[in-house]
Amino acid sequence: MGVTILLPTYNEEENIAKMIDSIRSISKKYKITVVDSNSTDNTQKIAKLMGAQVIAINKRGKGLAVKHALQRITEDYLIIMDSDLTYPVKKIPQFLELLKNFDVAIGSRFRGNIENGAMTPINKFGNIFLTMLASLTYGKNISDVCSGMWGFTKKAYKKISINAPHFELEVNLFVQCVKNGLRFCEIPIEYKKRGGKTKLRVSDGLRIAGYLVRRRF
Ligand SMILES: Nc1nc2c(ncn2[C@@H]2O[C@H](COP(=O)(O)OP(=O)(O)O)[C@@H](O)[C@H]2O)c(=O)[nH]1
Ligand SMILES: [Mg+2]
Repeated sequence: MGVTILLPTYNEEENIAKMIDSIRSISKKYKITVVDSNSTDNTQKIAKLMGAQVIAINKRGKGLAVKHALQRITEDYLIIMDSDLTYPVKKIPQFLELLKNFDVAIGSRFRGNIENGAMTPINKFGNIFLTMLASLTYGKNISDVCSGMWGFTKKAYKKISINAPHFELEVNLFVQCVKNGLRFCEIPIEYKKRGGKTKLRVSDGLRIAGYLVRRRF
């Protein structure tokens, strides 16, 4: 049973070493793939030194990066997670357990616990609004559509096509789950304060909403 943990990165030199170490402390069997969009810091260098597979993309965009990485991944299971130490690595085994019965497992911060200060009020509002919009427009209940931790079986990730270049990636994943009739479940997860700086801007929230509505109608 091969497992890849896919970590999208842009300027995460403060976090990437800890991220890789903590994944290895859960299991040495997971393959760790870092997909990096030309970071201007030492992210790629650190990831390579630590023995992770590094896929370098020469254009910005989390969606674009994950799209490219998906074409290279062949393992039976895939976990995509943010590389900024905000998502719980220790939940990976639970994701894999659920993927025996589901096509997709989504980590839900709103069903779990959000550390004080991990989400700004505007960020929280945006997350809740976009989640409601996604549930309403696609008629499928989801509690955290912008989650940065997703698990897929090979059958599922091979069906998913990504066309969102940036932070619309997660709603793109959700829309693809619905359109391909994939069975998904949610796992309550904790969400922690980030090290380093966020790359998300308020304008990204509008872009995400636009994506949801455009793809539906
Ligand atoms: N490959 C790649 N990863 C990115 C890019 N922008 C952000 N990321 C990564 O995507 C994850 C989420 O980004 P983050 O800034 O934490 O957004 P937030 O969690 O929504 O505040 C982090 O692991 C980032 O390093 C990008 O242009 N390319
Ligand atoms: Mg983050």
